[in-house]
Amino acid sequence: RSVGIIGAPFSRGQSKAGVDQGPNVIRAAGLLHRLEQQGCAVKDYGNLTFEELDHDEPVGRVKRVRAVGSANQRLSKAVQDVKKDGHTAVVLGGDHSLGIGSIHGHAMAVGDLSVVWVDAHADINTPLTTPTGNIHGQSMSYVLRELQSKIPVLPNFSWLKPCVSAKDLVYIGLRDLDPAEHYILKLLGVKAFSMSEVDHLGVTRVMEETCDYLSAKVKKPIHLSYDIDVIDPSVTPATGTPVVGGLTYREGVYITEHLCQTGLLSVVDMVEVNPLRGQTEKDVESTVSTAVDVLLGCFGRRREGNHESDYS
Ligand code: DIR
Ligand code: MN
Ligand code: MN
Ligand code: MN
Repeated sequence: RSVGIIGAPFSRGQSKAGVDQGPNVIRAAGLLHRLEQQGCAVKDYGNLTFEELDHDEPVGRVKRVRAVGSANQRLSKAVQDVKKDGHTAVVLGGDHSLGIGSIHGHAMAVGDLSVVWVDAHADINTPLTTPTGNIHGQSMSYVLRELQSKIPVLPNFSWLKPCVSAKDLVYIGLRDLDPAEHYILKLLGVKAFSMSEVDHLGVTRVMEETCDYLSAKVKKPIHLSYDIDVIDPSVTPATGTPVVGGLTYREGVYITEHLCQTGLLSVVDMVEVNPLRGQTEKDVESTVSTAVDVLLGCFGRRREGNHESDYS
């Protein structure tokens, strides 16, 4: 397996400082070395740089539209380049607004794809329904074909074409939705496994049903967008919007072990790791090492142990 890593130190999709340090702390925890140890060829494309904009006044309720638009345009291009080079792409965030550019770049490179959005939040507010104005809570609405008519023209977003169908989206781990987001999910019939379903079915059946649902017709490349806040804050506290009642470490890792076995993982985002949000050094360490383990699960690491021929 070959992996192309893109650092996307971007924070303007929300208001808390520190999430732009995500790519560096995840690298410092040894991600590249550990991927190589488990038989991956790794190419690090480095960190993207983003322009600072002096005049970026809110558009309606939506904050930092121009900065988020231009950053995502760059990220989309970077993801397209990594896919053209033939790698599975890993995007290290940064906040979850970068799901927009990552998914768009992925779709430009490979065509139709499935999206598995693993998050405490649905991130599907529209610019009109957002209670906070933060674009990290709106990413999916920008890329869904079915919501195109609900998205107004926004500065620095003219490059974006909706590229995902609602039937190709699955949520896992939801537990903090705004009323409008819940309405949108019901209206579009989006497949969603909230924490209640995880409790009811168990993570094994959730993953089996996710994969059965997504491969019912044709097997499309999978875009996994993994928000570290899906895991319980007792394990991953260093994140901007922690929500009680999340996945255990084991459930969080099981999700990627299972998705790896489909052979369809094509782009993986790891977002919302924020080293400035932990209370202690230990909080940050636990959050970052969990993020690394989740990523290793995407590339063949099994807790039963591995040996060389597993990786070929
Ligand atoms: C809230 C919080 N639903 C919003 N969202 C997220 O701002 O739209 N927090 N994504 O991480
Ligand atoms: Mn999110
Ligand atoms: Mn979240
Ligand atoms: Mn499966």
